Amino acid sequence: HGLQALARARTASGDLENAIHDHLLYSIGKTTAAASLADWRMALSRAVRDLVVDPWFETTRRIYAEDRKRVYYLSMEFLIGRLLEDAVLNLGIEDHARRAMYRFGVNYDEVVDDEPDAALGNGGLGRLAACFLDSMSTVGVAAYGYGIRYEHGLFKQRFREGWQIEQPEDWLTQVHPWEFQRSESVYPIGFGGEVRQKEDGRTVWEPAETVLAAAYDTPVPGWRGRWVNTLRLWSAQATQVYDLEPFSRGDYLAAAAPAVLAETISRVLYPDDSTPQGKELRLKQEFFFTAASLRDLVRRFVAHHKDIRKLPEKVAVQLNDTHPAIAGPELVRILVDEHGLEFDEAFLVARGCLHYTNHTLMPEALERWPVDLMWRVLPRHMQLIERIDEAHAVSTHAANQPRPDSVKIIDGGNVRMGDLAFISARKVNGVSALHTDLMKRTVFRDLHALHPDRIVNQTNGVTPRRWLAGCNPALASLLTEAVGHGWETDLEQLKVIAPLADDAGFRTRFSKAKQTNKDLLTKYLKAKLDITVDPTAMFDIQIKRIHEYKRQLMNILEAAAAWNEMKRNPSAPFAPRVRIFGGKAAPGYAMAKLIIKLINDIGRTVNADEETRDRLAIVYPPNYNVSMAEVLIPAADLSEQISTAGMEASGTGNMKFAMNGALTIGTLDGANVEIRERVGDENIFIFGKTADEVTEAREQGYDPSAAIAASPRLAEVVEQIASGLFSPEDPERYRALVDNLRGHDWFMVCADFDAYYAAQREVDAAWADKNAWARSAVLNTAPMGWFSSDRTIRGYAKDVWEVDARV
Ligand code: DL6
Repeated sequence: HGLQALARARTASGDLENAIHDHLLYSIGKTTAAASLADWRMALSRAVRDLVVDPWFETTRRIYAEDRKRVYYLSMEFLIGRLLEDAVLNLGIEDHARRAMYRFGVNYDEVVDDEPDAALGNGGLGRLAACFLDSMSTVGVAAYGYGIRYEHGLFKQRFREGWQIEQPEDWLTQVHPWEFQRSESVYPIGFGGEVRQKEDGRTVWEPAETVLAAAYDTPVPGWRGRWVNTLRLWSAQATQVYDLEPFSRGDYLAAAAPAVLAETISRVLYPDDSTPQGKELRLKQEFFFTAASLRDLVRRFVAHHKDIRKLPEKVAVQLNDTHPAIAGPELVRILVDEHGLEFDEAFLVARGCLHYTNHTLMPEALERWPVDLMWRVLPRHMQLIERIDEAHAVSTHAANQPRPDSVKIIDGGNVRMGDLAFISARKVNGVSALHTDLMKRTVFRDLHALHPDRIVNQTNGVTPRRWLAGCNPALASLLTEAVGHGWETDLEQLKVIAPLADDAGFRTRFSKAKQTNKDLLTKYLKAKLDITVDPTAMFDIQIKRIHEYKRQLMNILEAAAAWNEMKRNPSAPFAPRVRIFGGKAAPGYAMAKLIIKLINDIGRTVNADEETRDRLAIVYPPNYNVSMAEVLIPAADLSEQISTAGMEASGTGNMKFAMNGALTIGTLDGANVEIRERVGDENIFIFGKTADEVTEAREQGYDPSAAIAASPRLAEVVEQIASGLFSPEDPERYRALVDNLRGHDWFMVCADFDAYYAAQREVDAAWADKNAWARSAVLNTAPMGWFSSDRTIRGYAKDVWEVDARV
């Protein structure tokens, strides 16, 4: 029935038109004459959502009928971006949607553009979760995404005199047309209180405070709507709307206080992806959504199955990083306290269901919670964490054998969530081959030795629907002409275009598609920021969170060094470039914010220079987000992936760029290694220290001042910054940054600088031969099948979850 509805809509855009009209009138309450752009968007979204509902129910019926094992993807972040365009693309009804809007005299592109991004994530981890949702629905994995329905997503970034200013994000001030509130799925979630031993031997946790977790469901249609999964986000609600006693006294603030406090839990996304603050609220958020999700999935299981010990046969829970790691003790608690299992058996059942993905090796990003905070907020869980730690010790070490700290969950007054997740999980995975290898050799070395089969690799991927078919129609239609439809769900098919790299006609058309996207970006920059750039120049783009390890600093230092050289030597063969930066810094990360200011300061100076204007422009559009990425990535010629080797777990932007025919300049880090293996050495610019060389240099007492002294170009730029050339109104502005570069430079900017400068000159030389560049661009797109998140999800389905992937 669902597919019939879809077929009807596809064949008769008149149906869609009627549905839009009816929604405008009866759901939104507006006439066509009075409707605003937002009203039209709501009406179109509702009409499109209607098309998803029948296939959604059909999917659910099939899952029950086949008694399929389900995947529950628990993630603090889902960076899903806009949903309308994506749904229209997946359903294959773009022509109809366009035509219908046209008949109403409304511009479809403006309607799509009116949707605020759902920015429920910080960066790579959250966007990966969104790509996985798309792929699980496309390859037919029965899945739920579980997360938090933040009222305010990632902050909006503005620049004031080049400094980052954060403003609250407010996507939910408008109705979110994609979600369904599920008032029947509400769970009380407790915090604090006491643990009591009952006379019958049972242990009971009596929380001091209770908050309600209320479910909101968004359907996630896969390709052509053949399979539709659910993203279930939890919103925090008070058990009592207001307190009547203070209200009667006229103390309205006190009356509202309990509700405000309870709702705070799902109020805001924590805007940091690298240093989890030891904040009680964050811990409560983590427990809140994890506990609600586990209760929900256990309820679903027991509704159709008798024996709770068989849970692992039907349930695979994926912990996206350590944020939901409390799932281990919470599932054990449910099994012991509510289902009467013995601890040992409960732990085995829980471990049979749980899997953990690690996304970073940076020690400061691995979560630790103070033991006293844990006792205060989650006393029963803390008891169970002690039990899990003890049981693990007993099973791996003889009584008198010392245990290294690295295999303890509780250590130095902290609960180490990485170790808890590892010990509670059946499988633990890294997100690129290099990262997984480093996990085994560094952070999890000792745990890996105890459990040598537990760590597996699942290299990340991205959905080719949003990141190629959707964002790059110009290239997508050329690819379809060359290989036929089908590549959207089987990206390996793009291999067929590799031989066409030697076909001049194909290369020209490939380059033309790129130019179309560059022209669009040029218009976008003009319209949104009033910046004029030369669309024939090389578009050199670095977009990602601002972090020292990602080395935006090295990029801007190199830009300044190139600028110096252009002025010294006006006839030097520098390729004309527009260097584009995009990304936000965590509000509390002072050095990252200073780097943003430096990029803007150097940009101001360089962009004002008439002598170099034809060769160098520096552009930093504020508030980089998913929808901006969809404009930038298709237009890129050069993709900057220049992290300190060993520090970027995988990267996923690197994959999106290569898929869209950009060449990469990068280090041998994360998935860059696997990109190089596929595109070949001659179609990528690799430079810099390897992960092992970085470790070795640090061990040998790396001295950045020696590196600066050995590089006149770097020394010149550092001196220019130190002397205030780029900040004449405040020459001391970059003192901390310069001191750090000269005296510490943990991220090896100085060590890699010369190699990076040299690699950039190779890029310049390559750009001069447009034919060869276009050939390389084709050879970047062609082998990207490996980086489709469909491949990744099939890997998880087979090696980790042991579930069917079948539509
Ligand atoms: O796995 C997704 C994504 C990787 O591609 C990035 O390399 C990695 O930095 C990111 N990790 C995080 C979490 N913590 N930190 N930092 O976002 O995950």
